[in-house]
Amino acid sequence: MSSALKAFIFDLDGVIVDSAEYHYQAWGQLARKLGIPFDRSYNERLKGVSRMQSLELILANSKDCRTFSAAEMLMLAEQKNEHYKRLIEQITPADLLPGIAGLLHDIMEADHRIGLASASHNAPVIVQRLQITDCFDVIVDPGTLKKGKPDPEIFLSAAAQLGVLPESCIGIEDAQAGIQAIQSAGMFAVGVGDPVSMQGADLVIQHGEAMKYANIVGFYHVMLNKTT
Ligand code: B16
Ligand code: MG
Repeated sequence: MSSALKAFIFDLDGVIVDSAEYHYQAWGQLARKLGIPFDRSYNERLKGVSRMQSLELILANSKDCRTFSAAEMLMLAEQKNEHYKRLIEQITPADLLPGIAGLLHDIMEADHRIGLASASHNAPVIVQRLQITDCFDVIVDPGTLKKGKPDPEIFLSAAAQLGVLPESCIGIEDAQAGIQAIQSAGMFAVGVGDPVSMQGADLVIQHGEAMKYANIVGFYHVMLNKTT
């Protein structure tokens, strides 16, 4: 890392809003219908992972050897997504996770750019419901990407669209796959949540008091000084 800080790139689910809970509920209903075991611990594996990959992981947990055609898989994913879309209709600005509104405000005050690197095709609707669309200079369209997290493509695409070097970015994630993606992109990786699931993060924080611009940038500069 050798560049001055230029941008923050955020994951959405689990960082900005707890839509991960709605993914869990929607996948849970589908898994119950199919008679497949599914609990919160198994759900951890789906965080940051694309819709179709998530479905594959759920079906892999099935106790019988039933197989599904590509068309059936698409239909199941669609059913889950329709349920998920109904659930996210209840999201309001009050659902911004603690510390996020202040952090976005302070990043804009500091004149840094802001990108969104979410694997979710529903991200634009969610940020609109949260009334924070204007905070983002770039929202990466996951439909344009070849690979999902932990591949760095989504974070590299965000940096390229923002016109900044990866090493001048701070990425914030709540999933192990996302931390790996940020690290592989050569960015400073902030993990939010349980340190056990944040292997390799440069900094692990929780929502609330620690989710402050001065705190995060302070650690970024410590790291910058160590490596220059
Ligand atoms: P969708 P993130 C990810 O969002 C979720 O963590 C993951 O659980 C979900 O499967 C994926 O988006 C795709 O979402 O079905 O809405 O397109 O964490 O990258 O913001
Ligand atoms: Mg996430």
